[in-house]
Amino acid sequence: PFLDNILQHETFRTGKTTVNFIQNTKSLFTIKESRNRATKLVNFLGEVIVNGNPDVKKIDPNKTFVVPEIPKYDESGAFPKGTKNLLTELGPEKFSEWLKNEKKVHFTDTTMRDAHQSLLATRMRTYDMLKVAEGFAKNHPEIFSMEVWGGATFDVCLRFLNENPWERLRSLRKAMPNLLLQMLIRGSNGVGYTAYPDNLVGKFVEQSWENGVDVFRIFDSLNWMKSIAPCIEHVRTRTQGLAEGSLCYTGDILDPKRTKYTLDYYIQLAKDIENAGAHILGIKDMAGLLKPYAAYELVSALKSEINIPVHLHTHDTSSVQPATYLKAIEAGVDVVDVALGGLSGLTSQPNFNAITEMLRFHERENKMDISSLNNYSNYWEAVREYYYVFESGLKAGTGEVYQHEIPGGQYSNLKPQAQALGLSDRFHEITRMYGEVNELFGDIVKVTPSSKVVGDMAQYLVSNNLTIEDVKERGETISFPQSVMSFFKGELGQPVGGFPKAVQKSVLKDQKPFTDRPNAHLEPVDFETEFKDFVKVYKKGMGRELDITDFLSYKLYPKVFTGAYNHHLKFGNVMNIPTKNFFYGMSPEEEIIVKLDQGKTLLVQLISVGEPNEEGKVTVFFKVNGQTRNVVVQDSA
Ligand code: 3PY
Ligand code: ZN
Repeated sequence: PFLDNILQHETFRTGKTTVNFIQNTKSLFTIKESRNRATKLVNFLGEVIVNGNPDVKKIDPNKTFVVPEIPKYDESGAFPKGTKNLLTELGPEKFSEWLKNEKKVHFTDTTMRDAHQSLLATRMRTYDMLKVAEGFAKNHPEIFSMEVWGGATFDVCLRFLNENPWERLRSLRKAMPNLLLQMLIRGSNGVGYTAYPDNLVGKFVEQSWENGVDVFRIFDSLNWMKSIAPCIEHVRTRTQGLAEGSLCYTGDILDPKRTKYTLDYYIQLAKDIENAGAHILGIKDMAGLLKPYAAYELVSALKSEINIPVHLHTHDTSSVQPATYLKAIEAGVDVVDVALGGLSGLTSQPNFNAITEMLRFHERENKMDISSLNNYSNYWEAVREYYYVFESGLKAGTGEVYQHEIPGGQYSNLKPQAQALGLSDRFHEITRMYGEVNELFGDIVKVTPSSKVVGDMAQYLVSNNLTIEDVKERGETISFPQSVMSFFKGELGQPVGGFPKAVQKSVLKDQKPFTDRPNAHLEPVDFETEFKDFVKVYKKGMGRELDITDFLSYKLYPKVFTGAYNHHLKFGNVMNIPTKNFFYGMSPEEEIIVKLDQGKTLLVQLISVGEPNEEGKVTVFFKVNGQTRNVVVQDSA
């Protein structure tokens, strides 16, 4: 085909070729390139067929799947006007006023971010989202926002799915141009686990907006204003989007014995967030600890003490959180976070379908087409099966959450981590220890990354058969996990009420902690020079020029980015491989369609898988667009 390209080219046919003709005529290479892409793709499939996907630890040989049904929509019709159009029309300040004046309650759909982060260890692939994104945006333009990005999804996209998170964002933006897209950002920690230079977080915010984010839910894992405020400022100065400054809710404001996180504490924090320029106040109840009557008190107080709209987020780990929404709605909350039925409940958000029904005929009802929502719920229910290996295993709501206070997003990760440490049968010991470690650390706010610190410590103690007493009595002799040292050094900022001094001393030994912003100790990124160096190193094989968003991925996660980059060089873009085949390979005779970049599609059929030869090499026979293709894979078993 390459030769054909040359022979048929206008320049060649008319005899005007020069020595540099081939080199200078990019179009000659397109067929070669797409053949190249096809080769990489079948190499990937061959690899998964022979050795499995390295991210999948244990499969059920009897597992079967049903094909998820995509709800119908008007493919050629225009997108109905939604909140994104309104934001463009009004700008962030006026939009915020509009929202505050709305009588009906609004909904953020978290299905494509927090729901799968909290149920399926963040593994949901872009492929499954894009199947329904456009239809959903057309069928449900009344949604306030779609939470689709940030939190742990950025890291997981690159690390485990070998996808480009920015490509996910751009694709979803394109598919849902009428709705607000929302992300979760961890203040000065960006979408990472530690503080980054301010100008790096600023650039990240700017590029997130440029590539599609409208609503920035900003929090700090210790509720530290010095991490929240600069991020609100980035949104205000670098974007036309909405800054949703958020307080993380922990403890129980109704419990008179818990004097650290009181109603007054939250009101003051909310005022600080408003004064820092937030357009919306987020209440981020990451562990689902905000009980119904507490929600009524909190939301009522906030509605009278601050002037910006209030947006409530929770996790239904205990199963009582729909009641919390009911009371919050009675108290005037403006927006609540929900997930479509099939991916809702337990460590995820309350059930969208059920919450809309709960409000039917109520004065604050936001009318939704329930049968359409049910169709989408069914879609996700079927899709969820592809991810069965990532399920956390929690089967029913648990009252234990009020003791351990583990965030929903962490819960689904803690189990596999415990398994990896060989501690599966001691899981409840770990969750109990989690609560005790929290006490030891002074009852801190626990959400990424501070929750990881508590989780690491709990696992460390359990796996080494140590107790809290041991730490208190002979902490100087213990070498603590890295994240614990970093926390006590002040690298995540300052906790409410400061660090417990004795524990800090035994963790840090002779090291001196920071008492100011950790970012103050980080050199700003020199974008101009560093970007040039970056593109020199990572220069080829992507089928496109690397840009500033790749550079940002690299700066946030250098090793993880490099891993994903190398994977891309070897296997091409794997984002469009159907999920079942991505995780579990193909069975003989199975035929799949995979979209390549630039609109080309491949029809791939698995013919057969050979036996390993004496060197352990296996030949896998495919048919690709009708032509036979063999790939040889080293069997690593
Ligand atoms: C995250 O930071 O990823 C969270 O979802 C915290 O709740
Ligand atoms: Zn959450």
